[in-house]
Amino acid sequence: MPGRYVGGMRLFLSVTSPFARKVHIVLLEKALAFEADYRLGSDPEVVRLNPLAKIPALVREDGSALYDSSVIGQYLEALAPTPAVFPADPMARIEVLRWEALCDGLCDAVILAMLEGRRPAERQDPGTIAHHHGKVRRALQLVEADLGERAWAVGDAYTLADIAIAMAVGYVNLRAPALLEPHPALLQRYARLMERPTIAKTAPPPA
Ligand SMILES: N[C@@H](CCC(=O)N[C@@H](CS)C(=O)NCC(=O)O)C(=O)O
Repeated sequence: MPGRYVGGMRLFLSVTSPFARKVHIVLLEKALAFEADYRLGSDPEVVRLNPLAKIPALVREDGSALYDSSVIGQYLEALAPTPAVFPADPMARIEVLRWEALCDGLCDAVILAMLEGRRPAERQDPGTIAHHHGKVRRALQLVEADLGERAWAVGDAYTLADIAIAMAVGYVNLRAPALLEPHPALLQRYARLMERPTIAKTAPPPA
C-alpha cells in the first residue's frame, strides 16, 4: 500500500532464502539504505505485497512492492548504477541473466527436493527427489565447466553472475552438501567469494 513504508526501501527476506540473499548482496554492494524485515513467504504482510507468497519482496520508496529476485536485482541496478553489477554491453548482460537463471533454477530444484524429503516417509517419492537432484547435478557440472579457471563468470569484472553463483553454491552447501562433493573447485570459489564482506555478511547460518 503506497505510503505504508515511506522513508526508505524495505526488503522482506529470511536468513536462509538464497534468492533473498542475492538481492541483499546487491543492496549491500551498492550501499543503498534499506530496512531488512525477516519474515516467511507465508507471512500475511508478504502475501499482501506479493500474491505469490514468496520472499524476497522489495518495497520501494513509493510503497509499491517488487518481486521476484531477478527483477529486484535489475531494479537496483537502474536505481543505483554504480557500482555496477551488470555489464554495460547488452549481450554480456544477457550472459549475466543466463547465469542468474541457471543459479536460480538450481536453487529451485534444491528446495523442491528438500520439500519432498520433508513429507512423511510413506508419501515421499524417491523419483521426485532424484529428478530434482539430477537438475542440481547437471547445473553444478555446467557451472564448474563453464567457469574453468576464470576469476569472474562474465568478462573481467565481478557481476551479478558471481553473486548468483555464490548464492547457489552456498545454498547447496547448506541443504544438500553431498551434491557438492564432486566439486571441490566450486567450494574453493565460494570460499574466495566469501572474502567479500557483502557475501560473508549474508551467509546463511549453518543447518
Ligand atoms: N523465483 C523467486 C523464488 C523465490 C522463492 O522461492 N522464495 C522462497 C524462499 S527461498 C519462498 O518464499 N517460498 C515460500 C513459498 O513458496 O510459499 C525469486 O527469485 O524471488
